[in-house]
Parts: sequence; structure tokens; C-alpha cells
Amino acid sequence: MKIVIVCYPTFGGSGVVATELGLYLSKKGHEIHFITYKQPVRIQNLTPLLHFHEVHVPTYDLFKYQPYELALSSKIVDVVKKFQIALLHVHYAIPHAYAAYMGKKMLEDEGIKIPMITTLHGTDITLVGSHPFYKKAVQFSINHSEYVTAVSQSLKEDTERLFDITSNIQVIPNFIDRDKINFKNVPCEKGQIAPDDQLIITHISNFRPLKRIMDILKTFKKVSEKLNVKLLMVGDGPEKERAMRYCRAQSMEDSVLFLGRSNQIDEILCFSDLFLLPSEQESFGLAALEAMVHGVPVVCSDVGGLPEVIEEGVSGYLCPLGDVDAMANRAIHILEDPERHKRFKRQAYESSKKFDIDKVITHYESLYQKAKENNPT
Ligand code: GMT
Repeated sequence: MKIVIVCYPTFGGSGVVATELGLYLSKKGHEIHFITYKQPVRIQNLTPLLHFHEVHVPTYDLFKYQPYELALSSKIVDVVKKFQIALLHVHYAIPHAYAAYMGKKMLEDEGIKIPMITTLHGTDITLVGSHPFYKKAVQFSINHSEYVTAVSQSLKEDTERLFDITSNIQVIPNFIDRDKINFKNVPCEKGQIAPDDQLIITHISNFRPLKRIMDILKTFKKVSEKLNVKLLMVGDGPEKERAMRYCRAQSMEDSVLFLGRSNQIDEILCFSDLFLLPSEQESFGLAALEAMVHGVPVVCSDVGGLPEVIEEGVSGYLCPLGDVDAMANRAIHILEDPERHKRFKRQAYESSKKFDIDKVITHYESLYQKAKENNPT
């Protein structure tokens, strides 16, 4: 099937999910056309089944805000017509669902009917989308998508609670392509980071306030009073400076390493012993799933979709939001006994299998099929 995927091209979770989905579908013989403002970071080679169409937004001085949605909807119209696209799949409601709806309407004017699937990812609903400035437009575009999916049951419920939703939302969870991780060839060189007897705790995120970066440092500090541990902080974002200041003030600079944005996530997770994710909100927690695939147990907050990903006492622990004592105690419990740690590592890995890409993608493919059959043109 010929499918347009609209997404963000960056490191963020929604962009990663959309890109991996497109890559996998193209390997299965679908013709995928990505439309976004930059080539998605995870796409290296374009092929006859994998296309990228860049949205250009020329700067015009009169505009304080450049009209990306306009350029995006025009690009959607051009690509659909030129490549006889059968379906639009947009990831992240803002502004993609809105722009795609406009594209659809323009195409209808030319006698072309095309179904649209919107996948909701989290902050497009819980943080940004429900803001009164955007709410009406987001609600409108969700309700005018033929099909809507959410990455967790929790996000579906949040969407139904925050908006007046008239469409049925199908839950299709995020996934992981285990085959893409070359476990044998990933150099697991902990030696460069820490001595053998030191345990590694890792956090990966965009360091936005909702990730509660200070909870990570406070939890780690408590764990370090009991165990020989090092903390790896991977990523970049607004809370990083504050976090670094805290580490200086607490003389934690030797035990907390800020690694910045990294393309070597598999390499880092390979020697990690525990993953911390104390977020205020997390529709799914793709970073936690990536950790689990590497056999890294997760200690996280009991919010959003995290309980759908982390099995309490099996792949890790879910703690009350903001309770750094509970998180530290759970982390110590997992790490202090090598046999128990090994068991958690094995269970985290096993538990991640539920989200294998081939199991999840069939749900998207069935939806595509249904959309195609129900589209009269
Ligand atoms: O919060 C992030 O890390 C980025 C954000 C995004 O918009 O890409 O992630 C959201 O989508 C991911 C992919 O579906 C989910 O795994 C994240 O849980 C979700 N983030 C939040 O809900 C805060």
C-alpha cells in the first residue's frame, strides 16, 4: 500500500515510533512517503519504497510566525496526487492532524478521497493539546480523522476525559524492533565509564520539566549512600543546567555524568544496571521499553501508560509520583543482591517481548486494510 507518514523528524519518541514504523512497513513491501521538515534522524538510505519529502517554509518578514501548517498541507496534496497515495497516517496531533485534514479537504475538491489515521502520542494531548489555546483545533482534527489510535490505554482515557471525542480510539502500543539491535556487535565497554564493581544507573530523556530530573538526582544520591553506583544522564533539555548546578553543589560531579544527546543508546544501555524514569506524565515510556530490551530493570513513577509497560515486581517497580525515598528503596532492593538483580534483568528482557514490532505492526496493517476497504475511491 502507498502510505504517507507525517511526523516530527527529531529524537523525540513520537518521531522515533513513526520512523521505525515506516522503515518496517517499507521492508514488508509497502511504499512509504515521509513528509516532514527534515530527513528523520533514523533514516539513512532512501529506496524506491522509502521516500522523504521535505516541507519548506520560506521566511517572510511580515510573519511573526511562519505558517508551517499551510506548507505541510500543500505538500500533502502534492505528494498524494503525484504518487497516488492510498492513506495518510499522521503522528502527533499538533499540528499534523490539523494540516492533514486541510490537505484531505483540498484533495476532496479535486475528487480525491483519502482516509486519515491520527496516532496520539502523549504530550499532544496531555500537555499541549488540551491547552485552551489549542484545544478546539485539536479536538476538531481528532474527530475528523477517520481512525484514531493512542499508544496506551491510559492515553486513550486521558483523551476521552480532556476532549469531547466522537470517534472510537483504538489502542496500539509502541513497539521495538529487536532485530535492529545487534546485541552481539554492540561493544559493551563499561570500562570507559566506570570500574567493574560499580553499578550503572541510567536516565535518558529530553530533560523537560515533566521528566522530574531533580527526582532522579535525589533518588540517586540516596542509592549512592548504600551502594557503589554511577549515574549516566543522557539527553539534553531545559532542566540540564539546574541538574548540573545541583550536582556541583552536592559534590556529585564524579558520580554523575552528563553525556548529552547520544546516538549510542544501545551501547549505553548494554552496560546499564537500572533505568530511572520518575516522570510526571508518560503516555507510554518508550525509553523504558528500550532499556528493558537490553535487560535493564526500570524504576519509575506510577503514572500514565507506565503501568502498561513495566510489570510491578517483574521488570521493575512503579512508585508514587515524587516519592524519591520509595524509588531509592526499590532501586537498592533490585541492585543490592546480585542474584535478584540478575532475575530482574532477565524478567525485564522477557517482558519487553510483548512489544515486539512484528506483533504490534499487524494492528496497524489491519487498520490500513480496513481504511482502504472502507474508502470508496
Ligand atoms: O516526552 C517525550 O519524551 C517526548 C514525547 C514525544 O512527543 O515524542 O514522547 C511521547 O511519545 C512517546 C512515543 O509514543 C511516548 O513513549 C512518551 O511516553 C510520550 N511522552 C509523554 O507522554 C510525556
